Amino acid sequence: MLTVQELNQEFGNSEIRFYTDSHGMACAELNNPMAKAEIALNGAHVMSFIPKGQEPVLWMSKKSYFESGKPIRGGIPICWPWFGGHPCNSDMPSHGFARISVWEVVASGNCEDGATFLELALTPGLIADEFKTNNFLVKLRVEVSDKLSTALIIDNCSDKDLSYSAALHSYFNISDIANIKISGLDGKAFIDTLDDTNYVQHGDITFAAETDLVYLDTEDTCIIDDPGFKRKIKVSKTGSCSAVVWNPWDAKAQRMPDFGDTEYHKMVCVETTNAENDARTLAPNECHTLQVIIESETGV
Ligand code: TA6
Repeated sequence: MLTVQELNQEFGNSEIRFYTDSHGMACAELNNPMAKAEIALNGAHVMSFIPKGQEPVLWMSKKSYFESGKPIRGGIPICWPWFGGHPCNSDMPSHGFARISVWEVVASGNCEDGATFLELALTPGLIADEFKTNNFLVKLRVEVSDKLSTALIIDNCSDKDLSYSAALHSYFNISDIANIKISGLDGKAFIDTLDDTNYVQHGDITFAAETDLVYLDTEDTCIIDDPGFKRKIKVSKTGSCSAVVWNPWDAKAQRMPDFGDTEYHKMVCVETTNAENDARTLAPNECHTLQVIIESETGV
C-alpha cells in the first residue's frame, strides 16, 4: 500500500489531498469550488459530502468506529458481495467484506464538467483469507461537483459466474425524522423486513417507528423533502431496480454500539441496491455498474 505522502505525490493535486485522520485512517479530501467530500480508503467509504454554503448532506454517527476491520456508521458504506446477512453462512459479516477491507487508489483527476474524481479498487489480494472467492475487480468511482456521483463497478475477471447482491447504503443528514417525507416509491411493491410481509406503497413515506423496507422493481428517483433544513435531497441512480429505506428508531438504536441512542432523529437511509430479485449474476468477463447520484436543492 502507498503511504499518504506517496499518494499525494502520485494522485494529489490542488483539489485532491490525502491525509491521515485523527483515528489514524488514510483518507482523501476532494475540495473544489462547488463542494467538498472526504473518502476513507477503509471500505472506499465516502464519509462526507458538503456542497458549498450547505449543511452536510451525508450523516455520520458520533459513535462510529474508525478502525480497520470495522464498518463506519454513516456516509456511504459499500455492501458487497452480499447485502444483509450472508446467504448461507451466518458467521460471515453483515453486508459483506467490501466495507471492512482497505481499498487502493488507482486514479484521480478533474473532469471536463469541473468535477473532481477519485477511483479506488478492491481485488482478491486485498481481502482477508476467509473471504477468498472467484477472481474479481471492483472499483469505486467518486465524482464531486454540485452533485455527488458514486459508482460501484463490478468486473467478473474469473472463468466462473459471479453472483452477488449489493448496496450503496447512503445515510442522509436530516433535520428531524418526524417531519421529513420521501417521494418516488408510490405504487411500488415492498418487503417489510420487520414482519417479512409484502405490501404496496401508497403515497409518500413518513416515519413514526422502526422502518426497514426493501422496494422492488423500481429504477425511480427518490426525493427526501426536509422542511427543517428547507431542502430536498434527490437520490437518482443507474444499474439498480431495487431500493431500501431504513431508520432504526429508538430500541434498535440502543442495541447498536456504534450508534447514539437518540441519533435516529437526525438520519435516514435511502439505499441504492441490487437486492432480493435484483441480485445479479455476471458471466465470465461481464461487468455491471451500480451508481447513485445525490443532489441537494435548498430554499424549497
Ligand atoms: O439496510 C438496512 C439494513 O439491512 C438494516 O436491516 C440494518 O441492519 C442496517 O442495514 C444496518 O446494518 P449494519 O450491518 O450496518 O448494522
